[in-house]
Amino acid sequence: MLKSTPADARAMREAILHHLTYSMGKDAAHATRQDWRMALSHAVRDQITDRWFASTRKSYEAKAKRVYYLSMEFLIGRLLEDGLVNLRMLDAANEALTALEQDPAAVIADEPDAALGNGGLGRLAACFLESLSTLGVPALGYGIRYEHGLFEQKFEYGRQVETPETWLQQPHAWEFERAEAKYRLGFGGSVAVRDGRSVWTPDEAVVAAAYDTPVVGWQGRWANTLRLWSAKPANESFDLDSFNAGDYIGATAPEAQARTISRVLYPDDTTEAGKVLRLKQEYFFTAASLHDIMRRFDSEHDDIALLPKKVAVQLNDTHPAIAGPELVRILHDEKGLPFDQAIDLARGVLGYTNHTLLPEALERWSEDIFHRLLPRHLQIIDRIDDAHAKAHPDRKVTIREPGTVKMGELSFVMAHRVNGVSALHTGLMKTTVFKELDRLHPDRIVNQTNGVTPRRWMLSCNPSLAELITATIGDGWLSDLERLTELEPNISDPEWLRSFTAIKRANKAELAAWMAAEHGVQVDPAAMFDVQIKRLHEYKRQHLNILEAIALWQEIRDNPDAGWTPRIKIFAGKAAPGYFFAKDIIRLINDASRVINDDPVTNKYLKVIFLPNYNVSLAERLIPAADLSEQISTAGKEASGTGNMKFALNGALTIGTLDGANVEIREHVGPENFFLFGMTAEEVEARRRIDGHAAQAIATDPRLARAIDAVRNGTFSPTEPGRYAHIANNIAGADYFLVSSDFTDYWRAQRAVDAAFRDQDQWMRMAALNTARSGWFSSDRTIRGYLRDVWEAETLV
Ligand code: C3B
Repeated sequence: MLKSTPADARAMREAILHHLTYSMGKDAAHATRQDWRMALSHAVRDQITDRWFASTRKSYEAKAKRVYYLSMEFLIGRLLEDGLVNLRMLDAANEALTALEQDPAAVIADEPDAALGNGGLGRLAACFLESLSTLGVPALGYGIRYEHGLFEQKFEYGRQVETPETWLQQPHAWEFERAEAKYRLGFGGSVAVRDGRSVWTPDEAVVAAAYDTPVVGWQGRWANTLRLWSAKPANESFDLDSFNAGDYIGATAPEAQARTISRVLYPDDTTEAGKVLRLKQEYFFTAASLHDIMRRFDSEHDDIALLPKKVAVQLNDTHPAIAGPELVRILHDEKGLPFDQAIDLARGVLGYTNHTLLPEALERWSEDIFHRLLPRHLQIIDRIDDAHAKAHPDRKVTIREPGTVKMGELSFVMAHRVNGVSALHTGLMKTTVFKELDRLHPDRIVNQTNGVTPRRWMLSCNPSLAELITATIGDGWLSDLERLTELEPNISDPEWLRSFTAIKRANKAELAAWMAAEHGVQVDPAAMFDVQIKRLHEYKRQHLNILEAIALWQEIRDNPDAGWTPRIKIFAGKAAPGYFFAKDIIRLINDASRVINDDPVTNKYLKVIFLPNYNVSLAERLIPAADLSEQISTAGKEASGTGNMKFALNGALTIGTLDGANVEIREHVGPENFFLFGMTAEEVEARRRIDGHAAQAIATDPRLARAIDAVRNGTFSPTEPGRYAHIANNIAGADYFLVSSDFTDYWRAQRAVDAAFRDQDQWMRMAALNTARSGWFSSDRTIRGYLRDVWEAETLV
């Protein structure tokens, strides 16, 4: 067992060999890469486990307030490298594996990404868990142990094809099954009143079984738990009679039925069955988590009034919004507290984070489905609504509307704090979707601008830059990221800037070599790497980006010798399987890339590449190699963005709109180090009211008109000329996301980017200033904000 100092490669080697033998049952001569990866993971896990126990003991001894982060999604990515980096054992592991004749990078890359999330919201939850551990906050993350995480994406003739993700089918070293932590949960049935109390008798039951993964913070000073729930059948559900009668498949049906709840992340919710399943998932993990939280509270305290002093539950978006009525149900129906007191206690415990103002993402449930699955909760929601109405007779807002339950309003009413995720977004919450509720509860809405963990998003993914920073200012920046400002005086030192430049260049060369080997595309690392990586969505405007690329291609063809700045446009991102317009944008980018990259006149200056299967690991590869970060959403639509922070931190310059956290990034790095374009959120609203806004924009910009024509006339789909006519018509017609109206200014800003990139010294100074001034965007700072303004909890290290 590894008990020596972390830096000790020999001890590491012994620990790996120990686990290879006793955990994997293999000798070195017959071990596969996967065996080596598992042996190393077990060796690291041993180290984490000791620290995990110590943290848990300390939390119990201190009877400290715990923070519970409830999230449908945790996009954690690979855990082995994270553990090695945070325990500062990466060098020892590299040395040990090399001595054992293994390729360390390949062993680490053997781990599948845990993709239990869709995008920003899930990745934020993962960064928060790491920061909670780094800061030593007693905390647990609660979510669902999906058997299948986010689908894998392939391209067939440029089209997105989805295949199931299977992370759990490969050995996984990080989780511990907790046979003792199981809760029986009900759905459906009826409610009766007995002795003045409502009693809910569900007619369907399922068991939630806990699986724990330790999350270790920086330098291993603290470790918290991510507890994920897996659905199991409530009864011994193997039907022996059916089996004996020869119905082997029917015999396992009850078990399969129960397990469906935790089978897959975000089932298709375009069908009725999908909707029922989604609400079941939400109640399943929320109720299991609350039972677990109450069990822990009851084991430590006997005064229920202490609940808000000892328990903080954060709702990551409305997905766990049922926590409000469920906690009221536990306190009122089960524990017998008066209804009003139950509401007050629940509200004291709950906080709600809103992550989007897009109407289609603000959950509303049909009363019918709700009534069928959670009849008692519907009654409780009505009482909460009535109580709110009584307290605010002049109110104009309700949780219930005929036929629907509004989860945003429910979360707002049941939380003592409601937060947005950037200054702009929080401001818009107050003037749009929650305007009326903000008037009634003026102190409830607070802002907590998102952040990212510098351990994963710098130290681990960009080790050379991390090393230069540490060599320059010491390693204090890793736990106090704002100390990056101490780099600033060095930026004027030509030698230091040369080192910074060489690192960016080496990261780009590494990415270029990988793209050549894995995807057969050749790119020159001296060209500008212009990167847009995020989910596909019309509001994120990947179509604005490709339209600009098409216009640029046309212009270079007209005038090839005009001294163009060579550029590689890199895209990556997945579209929801049922979001056909977004899938067509992917296909357009792929089709356009084929034509543009094959053009011998222009391909010295412009290439377009769409990398398949975007995930956390691909982000870790791309971000350190980026020169330009595309953050071009329609203003008012991107709540915050977090990729934008990772790019700035790693020395990419942003081209962006005044949207989400872009606004604060620009303030921090300085407007002269940021390429701003486009309308503000207010101008967007005004522009939409102008009839024919797109046609007007097109009439005044021949470049835009020509690029749209190329999309419309089949330039990129000669075998099917009409393939993209609907995209062209959308951009030239209703254009809700104002692609046409922002195009001219986007083009202008892109040409300013070209000019700036030609002066490499000046560009690199701007890039280094982005790194030096991005320290505020650490998730450690964000978590401190929640501790102060929302959770009122303390740190124990
Ligand atoms: C996202 C938002 O779209 C991003 O702007 C934001 O940075 C992150 O959340 C984190 O706050 N988001 C998401 O990924 N999924 C949702 N359902 C709603 C918002």
